[in-house]
Amino acid sequence: MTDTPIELWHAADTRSFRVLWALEEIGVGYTLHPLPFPPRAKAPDYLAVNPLGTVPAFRQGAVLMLESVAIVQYLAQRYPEAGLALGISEPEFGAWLDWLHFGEAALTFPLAIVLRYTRFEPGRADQAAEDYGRWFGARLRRVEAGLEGRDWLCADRFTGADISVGFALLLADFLGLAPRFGPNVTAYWQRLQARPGFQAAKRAQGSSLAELLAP
Ligand SMILES: N[C@@H](CCC(=O)N[C@@H](CS)C(=O)NCC(=O)O)C(=O)O
Repeated sequence: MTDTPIELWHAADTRSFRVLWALEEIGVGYTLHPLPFPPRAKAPDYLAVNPLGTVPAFRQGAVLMLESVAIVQYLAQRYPEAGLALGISEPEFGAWLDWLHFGEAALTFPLAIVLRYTRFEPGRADQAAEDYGRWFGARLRRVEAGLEGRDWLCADRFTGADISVGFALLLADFLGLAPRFGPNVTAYWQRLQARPGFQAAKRAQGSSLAELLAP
């Protein structure tokens, strides 16, 4: 394990929450740089760290990473004693990678559109927000089925895949889409929120997306 200091640029309850949650689950130290949202508009100095202006940005020594799920995978594999990664010889290694990326590529994408049209362009495209909310609900069917008879997505233990998908549920709940959760997803969302690592990450960010978006 390396002791090279870790820095995380984070806006409350956005995709950088995945990284904060993983850091808390692992129990490794870090320096948090809290940002307003959206940082591109409200924190122009941040563009020197990430010219795209998106969060997260993560730095450990010479390593700079900008994709939340890639950072979760990096931490999970770099600190294997926390059990957040599956080894390539574990039977569900492929499923673990699939859930990791599904959480962002398939599940969070429609939510970003709902966030845009409900918070940033209200009234302009109510129908788009409604359509993407439904699209998210359809994709959630895979999570509902994947949790049948099990508490966690892979290997009967909490892993980075649960952080990836769990963040999408956090955002969906914020956007009022929890009524679209089936019984398995509803119980799973409760289990995720009960984790000490989740609660520590919530406390560590010291703010919430609702507060950041308040006028
Ligand atoms: N695929 C990237 C997406 C990063 C991203 O778009 N983050 C959002 C926050 S959830 C953001 O910073 N949006 C502000 C903007 O686009 O200016 C990841 O998973 O980290």
